[in-house]
Amino acid sequence: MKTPRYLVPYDYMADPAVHIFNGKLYIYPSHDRESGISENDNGDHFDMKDYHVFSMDSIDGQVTDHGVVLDTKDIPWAGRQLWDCDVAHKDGKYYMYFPLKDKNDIFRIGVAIADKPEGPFIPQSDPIRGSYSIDPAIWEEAGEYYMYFGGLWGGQLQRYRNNKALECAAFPADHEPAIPARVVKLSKDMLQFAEEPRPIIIHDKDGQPLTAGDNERRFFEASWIHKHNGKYYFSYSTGDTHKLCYAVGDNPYGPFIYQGVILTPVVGWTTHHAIVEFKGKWYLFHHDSVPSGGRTWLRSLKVVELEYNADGSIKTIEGTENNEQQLNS
Ligand code: FUB
Repeated sequence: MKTPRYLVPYDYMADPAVHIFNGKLYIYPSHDRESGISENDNGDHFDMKDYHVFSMDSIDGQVTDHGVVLDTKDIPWAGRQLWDCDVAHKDGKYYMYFPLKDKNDIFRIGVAIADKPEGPFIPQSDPIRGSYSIDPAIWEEAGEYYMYFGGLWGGQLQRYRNNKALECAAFPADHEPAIPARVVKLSKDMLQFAEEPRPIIIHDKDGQPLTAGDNERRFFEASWIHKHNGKYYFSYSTGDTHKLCYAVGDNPYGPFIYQGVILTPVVGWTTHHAIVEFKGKWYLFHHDSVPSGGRTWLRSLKVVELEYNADGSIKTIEGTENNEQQLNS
């Protein structure tokens, strides 16, 4: 599949997390909607209220919509804004991790549990203790589960240092190390953190940490992790420069060394993704705002094949930004 395919043409879905469960692809996206809230840097216009789950037997085949599997009205601690989620499987149960603002408008990460990958997911009564910010992505290895998370600006990561809330949000100076994503091992029952979250440090090829002013390369949001030929690929969005980039390391905690761009900017402010291998090929699930005519808060889910070069680097994929033909099609 060399041409990107829109997966859910009848609705707006974004921020895909994708896993293979029982031989099928399961997609866990955010469900965008028109709430009428004006666009701002705080992301208030991303006012999502529920999640659907989708599954596919083959990459070119039918996309099954399993309907609403979790709704904010059923989450006891809910304030607003159900953003990007992910799901992990352990011992016959499926655990959904979701960011949501609590009643004080602070993003926390919650857990909801299902017996099947397609849900429905039943939420816990409280968010994970000590959780903050957005965009959880789960990696499982040798029976241990790791959560990657964090996002700047509306994702509130600038309000924390060393896992403690600051009096006020604080951004480093341009020459200082960038605010890092976080990684944390989950408890055996999958419901809490088993340790203090740790920073994901991304170095350049000279061993220098990427700086806060390096907007073209530094982490902003949308963590994902996958493994290829024994190496860990940590990938993320650069936010205000709208790229998906990646860095490679030797273990789930890093450090990671910056490698390059996976996807150039798409139509729409945000960019977000999942990378999975399915039936011998690699795929990039992502979103853009082409079908909504460029409305950044109404995004559409896509998939395209992802390829590696012989040295393990990822071949850059062209996004849809400024592609008039796609916008008008
Ligand atoms: O969907 C809301 C936010 O937009 C996500 O959490 C970010 O990753 C960005 O895609």
